[in-house]
Amino acid sequence: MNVNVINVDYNGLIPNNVDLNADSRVKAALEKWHPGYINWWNDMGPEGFQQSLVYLRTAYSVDPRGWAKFDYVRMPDYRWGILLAPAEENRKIPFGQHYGEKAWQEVPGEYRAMLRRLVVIQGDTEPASVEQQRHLGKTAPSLYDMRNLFQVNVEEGRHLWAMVYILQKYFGADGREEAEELLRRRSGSADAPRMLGAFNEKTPDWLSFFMFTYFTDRDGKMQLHSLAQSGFDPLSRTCRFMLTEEAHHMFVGETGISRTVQRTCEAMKAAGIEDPNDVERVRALGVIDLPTIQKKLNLHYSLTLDLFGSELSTNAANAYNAGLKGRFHETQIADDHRLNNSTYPVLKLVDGKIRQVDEPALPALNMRLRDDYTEDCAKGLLRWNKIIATAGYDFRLRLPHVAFHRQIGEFKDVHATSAGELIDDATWRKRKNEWLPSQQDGDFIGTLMRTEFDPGKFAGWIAPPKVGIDNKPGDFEYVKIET
Ligand code: BYC
Ligand code: FE
Ligand code: FE
Repeated sequence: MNVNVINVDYNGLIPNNVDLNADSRVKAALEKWHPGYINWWNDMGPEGFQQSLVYLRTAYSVDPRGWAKFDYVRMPDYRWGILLAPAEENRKIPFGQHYGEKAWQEVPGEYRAMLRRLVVIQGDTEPASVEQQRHLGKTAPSLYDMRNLFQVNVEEGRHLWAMVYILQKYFGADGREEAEELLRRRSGSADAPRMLGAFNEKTPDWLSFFMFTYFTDRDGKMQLHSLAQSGFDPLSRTCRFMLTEEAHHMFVGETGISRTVQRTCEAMKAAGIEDPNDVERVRALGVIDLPTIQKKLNLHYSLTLDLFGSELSTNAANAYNAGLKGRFHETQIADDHRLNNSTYPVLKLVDGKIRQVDEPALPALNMRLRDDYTEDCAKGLLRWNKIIATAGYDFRLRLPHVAFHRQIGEFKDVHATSAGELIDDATWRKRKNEWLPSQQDGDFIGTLMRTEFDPGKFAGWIAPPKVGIDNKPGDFEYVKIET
């Protein structure tokens, strides 16, 4: 009988619902890894606010109906733990050549290397994002936003723990080595960079942070959904719980962009500006003009598309066949869940033109997940555009074409406009600042990035949120600053 462990044991050094006390080898390995993690957090975690009391949520249970409690915590004292969603009894492998067989509780020997790679890549992104965001506390537009940043950061730290647990428990000596490497690589480092492109980019300002949490954390959502389908049950369970936390990260992004757009529209209206493309006049109001918001969106969306890998990928086909990584909502799809005889339409570059071509479905799985991702992105755009339309402006934010500004896959060797028209190198160099943030755009946003430490006050470029975190009132002191 499987015991569904719902509540988390907070008595030991490492909170968990995996009965770590009964597993002295893994417990010892994690306790040995712990000081290195704390050192990493102190070196690479949020800069300057480690002694402040932050109103954070901590998981006390894995029951989706109520799992978090809120309290003031100093970040280094946050209880990073190992939390697996409850086991599903008699779970079967939902796809691939082992479709319908009993889900694995141990690593299948033949797939060990492939599985380890997936877990390591997933694990690598989590601390990377913390590193990318570490300087942002200093320019937080409010204590509310600062708290949200730190909440995201501590949870990405926990996601690293989630993957390190899998490595330490199931991958022996190699797992321990990988766990050390995860603390050694650094975002943007020349000799030990993080593994995936977007995680070595900068997050220079708060608009980038909101774009990152909207677009890049959403890649996290898609990938975690795919891994939550895994035939390797411990990975499935850990990803399922990570997804509960992930929702807040994307909420931070979506509402952050909404509030930025709203403030810009309000300021334009108050000043009687009719043309949102009148960048100079809008910027003089101390708000971020809509065309610059579009450019930031173009940048973060295109960087994130690269995280899906190539449109056609044998890695993706192999991982699916093996039963390790499934599709978004795999169990809700009505087909054979093996895909040996089906096709999927893939956008490709054929004779210098962008064409849709039917390809075998298995190697096209990255493309499919990327399409699901694009569809998932659209919701935010509807909301943001509604704010603009309600304010009476004739301006629409759009997702750029998938051929725009790519470093991975079919379109990596060509240049395209944000509308997907192919252009030559010279045209790209001349026009790219129409679609991507320029140095000046960045500098301008930089001038707005000033901290607002008074409870209930907000920097001038962003509107206050509609509701507080944990239903707190508008002037709630989300962070008690202590530097
Ligand atoms: N940058 O067959 P290919 C998150 C490499 S985000 C650098 O085209 P594949 C989070 C690839 O590794 C979710 N290299 O692609 C968000 C391979 O190299 P090797 C993270 C790249 O393997 C915000 C070669 O190119 N989780 O959680 O099918 C905050 C050919 O690869 C890139 C995962 O990604 C790139 N962008 O797909 C915090 C899930 N793309 O092995 C957290 C696990 C490809 O030949 N990862 N390459 O040397 C995967 O499922 C797959 O590895 C990928 C790539 C989807 C990433
Ligand atoms: Fe994460
Ligand atoms: Fe996240």
